[in-house]
Amino acid sequence: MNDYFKKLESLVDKTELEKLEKIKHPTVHRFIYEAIVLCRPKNIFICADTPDEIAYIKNMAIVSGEESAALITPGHTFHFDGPQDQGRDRQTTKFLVPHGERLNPVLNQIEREEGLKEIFSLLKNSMRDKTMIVRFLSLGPIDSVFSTPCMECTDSWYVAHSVDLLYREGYKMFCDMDEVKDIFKTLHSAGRLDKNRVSLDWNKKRIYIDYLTDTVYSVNTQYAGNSIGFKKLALRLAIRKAHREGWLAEHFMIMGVKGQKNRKTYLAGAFPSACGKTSTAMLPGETILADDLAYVKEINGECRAVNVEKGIFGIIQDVNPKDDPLIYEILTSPGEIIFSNVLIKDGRPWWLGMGRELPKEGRNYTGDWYDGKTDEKGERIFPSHKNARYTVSLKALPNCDSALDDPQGVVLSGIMFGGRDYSAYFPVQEGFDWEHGIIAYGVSLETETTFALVEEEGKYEINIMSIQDFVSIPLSEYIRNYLAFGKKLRKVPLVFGVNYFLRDLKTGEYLNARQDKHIWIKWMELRANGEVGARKTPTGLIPLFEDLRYLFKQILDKEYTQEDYQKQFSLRLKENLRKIERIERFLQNQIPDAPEETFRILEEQKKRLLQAREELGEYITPDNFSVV
Ligand code: SPV
Ligand code: MN
Repeated sequence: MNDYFKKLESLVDKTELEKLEKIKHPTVHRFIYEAIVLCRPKNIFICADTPDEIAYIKNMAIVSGEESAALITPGHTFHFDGPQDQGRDRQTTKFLVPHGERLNPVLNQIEREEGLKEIFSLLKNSMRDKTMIVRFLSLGPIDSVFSTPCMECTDSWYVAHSVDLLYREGYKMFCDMDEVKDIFKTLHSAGRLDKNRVSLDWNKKRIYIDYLTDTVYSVNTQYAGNSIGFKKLALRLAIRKAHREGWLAEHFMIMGVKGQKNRKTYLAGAFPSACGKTSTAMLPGETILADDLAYVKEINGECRAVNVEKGIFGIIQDVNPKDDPLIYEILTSPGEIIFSNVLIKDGRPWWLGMGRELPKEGRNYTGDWYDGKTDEKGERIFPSHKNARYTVSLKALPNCDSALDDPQGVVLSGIMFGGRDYSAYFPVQEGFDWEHGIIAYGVSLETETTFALVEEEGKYEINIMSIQDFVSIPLSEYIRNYLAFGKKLRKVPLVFGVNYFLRDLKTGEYLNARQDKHIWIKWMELRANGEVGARKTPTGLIPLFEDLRYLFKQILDKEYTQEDYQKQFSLRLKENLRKIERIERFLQNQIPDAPEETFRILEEQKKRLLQAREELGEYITPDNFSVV
């Protein structure tokens, strides 16, 4: 055995040590040894994924007070994060950058040695009166080219429990692993806790990502997006690995869409938050394979993808029987669910937008809550936080896709990119080819923050592929890798741009109902199988009226009229030209070294738009575009 294992012999109890002995990887022993020496836990618990150990973790989450089972519905527990710890934290999340290197200026970064010194001083002795739990997991299905081993040392039973719902168990994989693979590692401590078992030193919250060693350090925080290393934190590491190895690590949902004769077509989608990602993946009658993160690889010329995770850490606000019947049903039925930062009253969880009147008092993340309670700034505290969440295993959902754990992944036939665009892009359109789609819809993904009839500057946020915050390599390299990936494929997925938020230019009304997204999804399914035609516009291929009329009737039992079609699928020249200008300006400022194709494709689109304006005017109805 290696030197680190020998050093562990004097620090770890025999029963726990035996579990570590089965793992041959010195990196694992070293990581645990260094975590112990730094954090000085009172006890060490190694989870080898036996049912008894998993049950013990769940029980300890309650015994420790981090979760409570005081809810009427069996299997339900709740957890609170502190008032200053209710979401991902851009300010305190930083890359550790070796001396002489620089990442994109938009990314928070700190010189590596300095950062390590700081975070080590915060982690020092942080587990003195606690147990350090060690969990081994797999990102992606087990026994697959996608499997990525990962491990976390944490002093939070809530974290150890949450990962059980969200990631595949990996102890056996670690034992079987002989080759030296990249392992993503997280060391987390919630730090000192107050009487409500909430991190006390939130003002010393730090989340540092060391890409040199594939390690995440997180301290004085409990919010799962900060404390579980495998959401957006490991995504940052995975993006670097994917770039080195020529695949894609993405902020994607994946869904199975039903077609003719029980055919199933898989589509992936990237949307910035609050642009319809989960509600698309959860459309009734279809299946969900992933809701947040995907790894995508070329295998034998096919574009294959897996869910990095196996559960959902989802936003609970506005989940109600009308808009999200499937999730609502799950959240109100017996089964293992962790609610976080909701209101608790009468043994039940309550949240904003649940479709019922909320109690006037109860317990929430601020302690005892009553209607009218304000914070120290005098601002009203809502009964549940807007980022309140539920954690649930995908397998608990009746619409969970059967290929969730398929080691081969699923073949992606289409990828969609969707932002909040009130004025320019069509509700749905298809790129002319991979490059065009990736640049015109993915790189150009914009979200508007307020609706302005008169366009104002500063209301748009560009969020490339909805992943910009996490791109840990130069953005130009990220785009280059995407374009090159398409070239490797024999069967290239279609690329779609969707926009659920198009508004009438005069009245400001939305031109589509929430349910209409189902039609666009079904149209993509038909396109991917070569069953319907399209009209060619300067920005992409759009549906034919007859096909939409048929789909609206068949899927939603709605009469779709020529007038609807004209409103939704007329090309708006001024708005589209402005959009390109904004994107080009952004690229010139932020990514001047973007691949040459990026600028070329946008220039070509601009030329097509200008020519169309010359020939047909400012507002062009769809019948002017030829059928292809
Ligand atoms: C998101 O905010 O995009 C999430 C939740 O999926 S978090 O884990 O916080 O990233
Ligand atoms: Mn997400």
